[in-house]
This record gives sequence, structure tokens and C-alpha cells, in this order.
Amino acid sequence: MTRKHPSALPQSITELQRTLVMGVVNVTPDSFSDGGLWFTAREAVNHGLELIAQGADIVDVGGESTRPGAARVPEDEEIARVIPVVSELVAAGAVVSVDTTRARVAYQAVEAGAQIINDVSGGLADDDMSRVAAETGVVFIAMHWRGHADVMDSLEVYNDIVGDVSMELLARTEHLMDCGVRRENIVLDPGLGFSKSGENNWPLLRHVDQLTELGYPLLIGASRKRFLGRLLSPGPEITVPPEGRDDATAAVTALVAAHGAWCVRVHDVPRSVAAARVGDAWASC
Ligand code: PMM
Repeated sequence: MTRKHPSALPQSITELQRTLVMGVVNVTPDSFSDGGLWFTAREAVNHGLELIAQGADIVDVGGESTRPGAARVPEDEEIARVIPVVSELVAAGAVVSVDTTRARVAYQAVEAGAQIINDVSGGLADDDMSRVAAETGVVFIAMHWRGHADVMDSLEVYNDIVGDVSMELLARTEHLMDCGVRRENIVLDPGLGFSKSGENNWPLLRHVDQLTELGYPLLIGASRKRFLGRLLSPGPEITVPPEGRDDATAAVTALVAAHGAWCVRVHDVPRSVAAARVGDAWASC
């Protein structure tokens, strides 16, 4: 399988012929899976460096939790959380993405050296985001999204989950390109767990080929999500905690890597690095 990476990435990435692993650095007190663990800038930077040492190709720095039901963080607070961490990780030589739905945060992160904007709203949450993506010329990850964390669970209505998500993602690409974003800098993501019931996520994974066939690099973010907790639960009342979902996350990584995913976004990097290698070997023989 020949890998096609977004063109604005550095050569250290574009020359890689394998599925990439993006490590998550949440600078938040309340993310669902690791909230509070890396809350100070120093801790977040150290965690990012550790993920890189473990084999992460990209580190994704976010300052606002997207946990279902989460309240929004004021913009200045998000900037204060994220920018120092981006700057330090960039200075250490990391390829950094900024996980934000706000154009001003994205712009300042790119000024600080981020090379990827990871917008879980695909540009829908902030009218200025598409312009910032176009003007900065960095890679733009457009995730499938229907609404903010406080309402997203009420928007899980689909006729045909894979078809509907594909159509809505393609509509975003049209809008982004109309605003001047270059096609070769767009990455798509089906947004597992975002306005998706537990059962909605599985067809998106099972039919990941249909998503890669849309013609854009594909990012998959299954890591530690509720649908994996539910899958592993021994009974309806018992939920496996987020850290207990890392083996299942790695299984998803192997499967989507075998089906041509461009990158996986994960909390536990070593397991997914190994799993991605398995998937890549599977796909390439
Ligand atoms: N999931 C979360 C946050 N950011 N970004 C992308 N592109 N795709 C995802 O699936 C995604 C994301 C939520 O997980 P977290 O709170 O553990 O970071």
C-alpha cells in the first residue's frame, strides 16, 4: 500500500510508509479518559515528550474537554492552557496538532509552531476556522460533528450511518475548499463517539474502507471511548474504566491500519504503535 500523507507535513512524516500514531495530550481538568492527569503545562509537556519517546509521530494538544455533557471553556483559558505546551513541544522538535474548535486558538497555535489543526467540529463551530485553515496552509483534520458536547448525545439520528457521515464529511470538504483550503491538506475523521450511539460506531469501523474511499487521509479516534467500555463490560451496570480499554483500542488500531487508515489518535501509544505495525504488515503482503 502506498501511503499518501497531507502535503503540508514535514518530510520526517511524509516519507513514512506506515500508519501514523498521534498521542493525546489533554491539558484539561475534565477529559473523560485522562482529565486532570496532565493539567499543568510542565506535566503536559513531559507527557508529550514521553509519548514521542514511545513512538508517537504527532502529539495532539487540547485545552477543552469534548466529554459528553462538558461545559465550554472560556477562549482565553483555552489559549492559556494550550499555547505554552504547543510552543515547548515544537521547540523540542515534535510535530504538534492543536485540538480546538476555535479559530483564534488554532491561529495562535500555528503561530507557536503547530503544523496541524485538529477541529472536532470540522470548521462548523467557528465561522472563522476555515479562513484560518486556508490562510495558515497547515493540515486540517475535519471530524464529523453535529453539535457541542452539551447537546451531541441528542443528535444521534441517522438513516444510514456510514452514508450519512460520508455525505456530511464531503459537505465539509466542499466548504473548506470553497474557503481556500487545499484539498491535499484535508484529513477526514468519522468522529467516533460524537453524536454516535454505542452501536453507531461499529459500522463506521467495519466499513472503514468506504471512508478511505472518499479520497482523503483518514484519522480514527477510538481510544478509550465509551463504546469500547460498553463492549468490554461484564454486565449492564458495570463499565470498564477508560484505562481498561487500551487493549481494545489497540485491536481497533490494528484493524483500521490494515484497512488503510492514515493515523490513529490514542492515549496509550506503545500498544497502538505495535498494533499499527501489525495492521500495516497485514495490508502490505
Ligand atoms: N476525540 C476526542 C478529542 N479529539 N479529535 C479527533 N480528530 N478525533 C477524535 O475522535 C477525537 C478528537 C475525545 O477524546 P479525549 O477527550 O480523550 O481527547
